[in-house]
Amino acid sequence: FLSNKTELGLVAVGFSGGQCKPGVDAAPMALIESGLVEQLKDDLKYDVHYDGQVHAYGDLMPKTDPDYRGMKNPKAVCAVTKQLSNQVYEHAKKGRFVLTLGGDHSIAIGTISGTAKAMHERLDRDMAVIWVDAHADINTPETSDSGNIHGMPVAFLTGLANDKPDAPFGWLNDDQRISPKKLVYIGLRDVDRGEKKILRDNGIKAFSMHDIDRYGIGKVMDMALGWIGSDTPIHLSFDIDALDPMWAPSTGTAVRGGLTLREGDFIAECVHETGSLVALDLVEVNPSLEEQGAAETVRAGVSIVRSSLGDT
Ligand code: B3U
Ligand code: MN
Ligand code: MN
Repeated sequence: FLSNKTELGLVAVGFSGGQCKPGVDAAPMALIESGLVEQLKDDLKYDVHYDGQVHAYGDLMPKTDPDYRGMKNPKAVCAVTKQLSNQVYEHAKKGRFVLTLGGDHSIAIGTISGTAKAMHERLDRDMAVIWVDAHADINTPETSDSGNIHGMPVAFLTGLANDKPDAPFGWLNDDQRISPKKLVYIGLRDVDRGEKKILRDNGIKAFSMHDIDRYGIGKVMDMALGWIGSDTPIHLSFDIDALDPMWAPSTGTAVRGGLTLREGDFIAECVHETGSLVALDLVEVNPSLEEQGAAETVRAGVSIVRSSLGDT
């Protein structure tokens, strides 16, 4: 699905408005300063298209941003994701792999809508999404207790929280959405009651930590990729909090009992091996939260990116 397997578009997104803790906006710089771009070029031989900046979208920030349907920072998240969607789309329509470094997980509204549109246009095909996360991020504004939009991106992307055209995310068109049937979760262990009902009612495929304990990560990946089927472009959205806090402590909502770093890398390797991976998001690394664990968390993030891009 990539017209040139060595071309990579990199988008660095320094945005934290989908949740309340500052610092997650510093992740792209921390990842880049640890040598990620050089590794992609020199070790993994990608032609990297990068505009050299971490986007903070300061010019898009509204003067006032009152809650809307309980959502916090609705205008800011809306404006940033809309812009990001175009940035990702521009890379994807040229057949490049798109790597987006977040930022909190609300940015996936931008990244996935961008690749979904490009895949619909270039291939006339629905795209699949593998969402690796401790959380399902599928709250609607109405089911969310926190009002944090990073807990809602999947609801908007699947159309389950369809918005009115004049409201935030009303800009999302059908060709920018994904089917709930083409969505697979891995790593879940902190899912809200309302989210469980949404998953059940819509027949969404989800592999929790319980499933990983029961079957092992190898079998889970066989089942996950089997569900998607071959010949389907895949967007991997990787929340670093899917990893156990032992490997990734520096994240906004760490939950114990998660994936080992090796399991995370294995997921990324398996998805890479399909040859169908068209985009990766790495989100929720927050280098400011843990003095001790920040470097460790950044290293884990770099490892996931490398594994997704063919490093073995
Ligand atoms: N489900 C909760 C908690 C949460 C979601 N994503 C993260 N935390 N990182 C919520 O706020 O919607
Ligand atoms: Mn998430
Ligand atoms: Mn999460």
